[in-house]
Amino acid sequence: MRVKRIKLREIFATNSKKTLEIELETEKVRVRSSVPLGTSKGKFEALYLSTSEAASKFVFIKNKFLSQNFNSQEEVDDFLHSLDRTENFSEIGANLALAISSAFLKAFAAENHQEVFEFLSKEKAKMPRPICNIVGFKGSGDVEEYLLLPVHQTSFRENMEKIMQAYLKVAELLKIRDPSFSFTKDLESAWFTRLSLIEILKILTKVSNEFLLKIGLDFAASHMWDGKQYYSYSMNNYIFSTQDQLNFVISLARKFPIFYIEDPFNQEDFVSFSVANKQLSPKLICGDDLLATNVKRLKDAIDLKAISSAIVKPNQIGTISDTIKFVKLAKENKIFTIMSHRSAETDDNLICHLAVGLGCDYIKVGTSGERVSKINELLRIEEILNK
Ligand code: 2PG
Ligand code: MG
Repeated sequence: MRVKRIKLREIFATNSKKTLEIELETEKVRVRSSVPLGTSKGKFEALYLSTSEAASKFVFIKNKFLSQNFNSQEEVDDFLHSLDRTENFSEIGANLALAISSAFLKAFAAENHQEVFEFLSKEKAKMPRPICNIVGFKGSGDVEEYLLLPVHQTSFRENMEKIMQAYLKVAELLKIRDPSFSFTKDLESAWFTRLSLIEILKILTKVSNEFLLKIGLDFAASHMWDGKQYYSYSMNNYIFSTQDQLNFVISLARKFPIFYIEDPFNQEDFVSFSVANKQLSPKLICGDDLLATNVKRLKDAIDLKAISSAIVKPNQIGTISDTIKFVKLAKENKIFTIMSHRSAETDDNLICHLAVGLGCDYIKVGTSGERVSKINELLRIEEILNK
């Protein structure tokens, strides 16, 4: 494939901050690809540059893409690594790397007259189950996400219909129990409330029973960890040692219909992950900041039996090929894979195609506002798969 034109532009993400979009034109097609932004980023994620820094790097590398023939995604991504030559894309920026890498993926698919998910794999393609953020406190220093998910596989559409109704039902109950509730949402369009963690879990228990769903929690615990000894919950006023945190996570998971627990410990504490994983099996203990979509960290987690599921965020690692390797390793080791949005997204729906094309078990998305863009794309993909 020969690139005729490659252009970088700044666009806005859903948190009103600037992000990058690449427009790529080959002899046959023109595609665009943009990258999301995280708020509670992990320490082990590949490095993002500011959009202006990325733009100045782009000036230097732009022409290198015009003078070459690229035959595969691996070639493109190897080339990006060779331009960068660091472990974490600190030279050209993981945001620039992923914008280019994913634009190439779209161009390969389009030149083949295929949807991206079909291009990735027609055989492995399957609809993921949704995990949706319902009540949320992004960036608060407390449990960040209260999620709902189905555990039985019906169609994506049926699952989403249940979750959407549950999301609205949760708002009704919050309105009754929290006098200050005014339908405010966080960055991912999850409801914001002043109720306590336990009160929220009671509401979600009622709603999850009614709609045959289970509860998920993203503790994002690295952001509660003081770096030495304690986890402090900014809104619930708990201060926990590692042992307290472990006991708390286990007791919550046994008391409430919780099936999914993401980042319950800080991103370096593989040991506590392992204890929780053993004691709470078959519930899903999931690594996000712990793994940072990094194959080396996933290998360690597998060796230590620290997790039973893994968040997949392409922008944590910087290329499509690295993302594919991560999903492959997880699957080979029977680790459930959860493709995930970031707290600030764009109108780019590529993660939906990656989730389906790579055969991920779940996809983590939001349920209202601009977040429905991903859900609607998945409904369209399901229609194609059902043909
Ligand atoms: C997470 C994500 C998405 P962020 O913690 O799982 O929900 O948030 O993009 O801020 O890391
Ligand atoms: Mg997370």
